Amino acid sequence: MALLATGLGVIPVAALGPTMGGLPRPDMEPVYPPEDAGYHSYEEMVAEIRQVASDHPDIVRLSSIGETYKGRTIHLLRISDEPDRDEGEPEVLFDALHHAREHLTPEMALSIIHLLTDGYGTDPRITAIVDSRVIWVVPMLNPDGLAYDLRGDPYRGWRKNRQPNAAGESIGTDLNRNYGYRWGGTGASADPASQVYRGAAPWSAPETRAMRDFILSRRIDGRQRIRTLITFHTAGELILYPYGYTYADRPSDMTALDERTLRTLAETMAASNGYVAQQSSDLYLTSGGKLDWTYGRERILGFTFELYPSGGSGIDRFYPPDELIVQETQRNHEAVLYLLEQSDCPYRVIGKEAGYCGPFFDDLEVGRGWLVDADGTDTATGGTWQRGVPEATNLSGPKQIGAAVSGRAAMATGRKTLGCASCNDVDGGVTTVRSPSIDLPASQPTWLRLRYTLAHTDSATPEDGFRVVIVSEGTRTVVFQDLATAVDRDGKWQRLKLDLAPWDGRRVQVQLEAFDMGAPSLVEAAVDDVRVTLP
Ligand code: 0X9
Ligand code: ZN
Ligand code: CA
Repeated sequence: MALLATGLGVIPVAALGPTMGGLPRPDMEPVYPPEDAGYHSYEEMVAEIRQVASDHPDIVRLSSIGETYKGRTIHLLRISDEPDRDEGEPEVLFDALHHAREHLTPEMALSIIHLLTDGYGTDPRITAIVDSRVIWVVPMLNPDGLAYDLRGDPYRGWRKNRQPNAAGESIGTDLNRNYGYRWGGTGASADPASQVYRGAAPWSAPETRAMRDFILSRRIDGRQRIRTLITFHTAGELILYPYGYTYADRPSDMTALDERTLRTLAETMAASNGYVAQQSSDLYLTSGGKLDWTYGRERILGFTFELYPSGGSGIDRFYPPDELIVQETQRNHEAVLYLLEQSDCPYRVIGKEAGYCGPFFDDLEVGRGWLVDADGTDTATGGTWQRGVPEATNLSGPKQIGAAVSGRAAMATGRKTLGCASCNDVDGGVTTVRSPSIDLPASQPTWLRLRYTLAHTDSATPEDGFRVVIVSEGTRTVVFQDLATAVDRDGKWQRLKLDLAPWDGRRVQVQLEAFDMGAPSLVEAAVDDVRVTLP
């Protein structure tokens, strides 16, 4: 138990009231004033989630993602039918209180926790959701800021965390400008006195580091389990989707498929709660925001909800009377349940379930666990497979194509030019790259679909080319081969559809191989949009 030195001797903190002998007790957790007693202070929130965890041990686990600057625990709830077992289910994250004064947001998180736990076993819709998803809730990311806000009269309008900056400078970092995706761009401030101070460096705040490390811990076998998220803020009655860093609707770091899906999900949710759906930057530009990192790096389809009210100005708009908590949190229940339901296959909402929600889909925009030279037997001396943005080369026509099929990235042999068209092509043997494991259903036939390009100069021979191999239970089967001939062939994206029937019910890996055997020639290959689809 924490001890507090006072003129009266050493007293256990928990034994003290909010004030003692009329003196303010700065080390005490402040509470809301009586007229706002419906809101939860940090300690009241902790007591409440502990109660929920002990009332519902069959579906709730309480843990933490780390500590705040001042050492407060940042709590985490996991809600799922098998609370201690990893079933590989789609995961959804809800978080609240990046900004201290946004008092309605932890109430929203608590409201979701109650909705899902109280409804489990009685409401069939909620039971189905909890049985088939893993739901994570971080109800208060910034309790240090909240405690400071609550020490005002009645509140201080505080937004940032409580981490000191350099001597003589203002305290606090805007946690929603401290994430490490395009940190430091327009839409944040380098001035520690600013309300939107970005911090000294990306991830300089312990709170954003804790959030980052938790989200990264949900990458299992290289693949991010969290599919969707909502980060709750106030105010404006808006549903925002990425990106915040640019006004472009679909910059190259967003695929067309994801843009349509984000917009459709946001519009459908907005239709249920009367909010306005828009791209984050339509509100204003932000850099270092949570949504940009979670989509840009992890490809989580995320939304910022700006809760009640829509209008108003001044700091009062962050402090609605507690009588409105129930109404303004329940207002979002349908949107929350809808997002949870769509999270196994978000592409369903744009009619793309069959093509993109099969056993496997990788647009190759971010690293998802492919392994170069998995067996350690590759012989290529240059131009090995690399995932990323391919650089265009030209030698009597385009050889490595600079444009990916989806987004901006693909898997390419020698992704960089290194100065000339023949400087970084496949040389000296074979280069291989292997996908993570894919479980094929036993009952339905599946197809492997991908886009590829193979380019070479007229010095090529049939000892050069591109192959697709299925690796399963230690055996290698070539399912496609495109061998070179002694002609000049330019790079061009081609479709491939291969029958995986022989592997029904099996666990497989897809291996891409490019090779330049015998006499050296210019050989370039690339692959994008690898999918295993159901009929
Ligand atoms: O500015 C913010 O951080 C959010 N609005 S608030 O009034 N609650 O401060 C909006 C952020 C949305 N943008 C991204 N997360 N990219
Ligand atoms: Zn906010
Ligand atoms: Ca791509």
